[in-house]
Amino acid sequence: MTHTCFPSNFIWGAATASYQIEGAWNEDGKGESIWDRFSHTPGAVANGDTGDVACDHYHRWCEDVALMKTLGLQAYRFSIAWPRLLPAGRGDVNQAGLDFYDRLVDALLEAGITPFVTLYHWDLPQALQDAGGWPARATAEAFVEYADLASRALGDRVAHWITLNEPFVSAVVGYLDGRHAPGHTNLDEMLAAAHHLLLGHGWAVPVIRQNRPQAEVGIVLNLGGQHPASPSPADRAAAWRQDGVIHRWFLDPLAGRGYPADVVQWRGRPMDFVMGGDLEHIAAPLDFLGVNYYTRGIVRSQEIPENENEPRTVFPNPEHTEMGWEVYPEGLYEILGRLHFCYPFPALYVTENGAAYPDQVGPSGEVDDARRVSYLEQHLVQAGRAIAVGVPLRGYFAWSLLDNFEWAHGYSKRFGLVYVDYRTQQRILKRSAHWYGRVIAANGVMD
Ligand code: GCO
Repeated sequence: MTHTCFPSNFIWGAATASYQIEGAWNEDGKGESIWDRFSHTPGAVANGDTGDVACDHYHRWCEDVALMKTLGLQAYRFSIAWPRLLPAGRGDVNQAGLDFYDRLVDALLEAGITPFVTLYHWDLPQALQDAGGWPARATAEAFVEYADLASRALGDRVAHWITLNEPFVSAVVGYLDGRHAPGHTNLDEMLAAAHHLLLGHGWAVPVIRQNRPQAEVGIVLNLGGQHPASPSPADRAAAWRQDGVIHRWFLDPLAGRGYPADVVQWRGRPMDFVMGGDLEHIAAPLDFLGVNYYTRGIVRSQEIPENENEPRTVFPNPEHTEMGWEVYPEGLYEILGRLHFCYPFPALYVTENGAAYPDQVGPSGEVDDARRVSYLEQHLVQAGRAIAVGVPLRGYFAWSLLDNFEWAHGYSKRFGLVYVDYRTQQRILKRSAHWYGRVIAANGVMD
């Protein structure tokens, strides 16, 4: 057994997102979001689940902060529901919404827990969607107003700000695949949405810094290596394209390199939504990049027939999570190394990492999620390896603090360190929560 130790200032946290936990979807003046609308659309979400109640965190935040304290969390990453602050997306401010986050931040600080605030984790005000959504440039302008409001209200106490969570998913899954709100399937909308998300981000960065000098400002991307299934030129080209679509389309403009020419050419669509100066704004210097890592992709070319391709040499590890995602911990080391050596971001955080398993409450009321413990442990060992080769990894956030609303899967997938009985709203610390508490206390893992 060896001990993977983390730097003494390493930050241990857990993450959630507003729509996934808060509930209270129409209380205290909150406006409708695209996820309210989408989840209320028959057939959109598994079992007809909605976030109407979710973990009822809006009413149980105090208990939830106490849970975090029990775990010894040093930081908590949560998101603000934009339509709670601005019910129509822009204009009139809902003071009750601001008060909720105000109390939450105060309670966290009181408990010695550093808040990491995500401004946008996918719950766009429906009014802005009705006016065109992210494919409309005006939505990026509205985002900056919202970022200004939130950072003015909380900036005296919140020093860590994340503009967007996974703009790839907002754009591609929301506007091209249609599996997420608003459920559209249009390539040109998707491309414009991705650009306006990045633009809103780039415009918001200096505004947040102005409201909170010395703030640490970053963005969170979903990242995970795309490996060719064989060394054939076709598979390598296909994997590089996937990498371009998922990673470089976002990383490159953020790093000041513009959109990747190979993907622009492959898409073959007009990019007339890019205005002069946009790319400079998108490249606003960041204090950190947040990495959400769950798995990798193994890419097989679809462009040549299987029997003309070279035999596969890369096979998935047999272990999968309940999402069907391969457990591939080395991928965390790979992506962190790549980001450090190939991109200029001064610091990195793992802003999400975790796994869904079919947890059950045992006869004596315990939840023995040994597989989640193993998943998390293996990934932490890889995070430790990355630090050992010089990656400036500053912290790690487990996804998620609580079982919650897993988007189109509804409540069928449990990612939490803490089990939630959705009937009674009882919270039960899983074995992984107790284990994580010990990791935090020891500032490392035994492997
Ligand atoms: C994401 C989101 C989270 C998910 C989690 C598990 O990465 O998709 O940030 O909201 O719940 O990743 O899929």
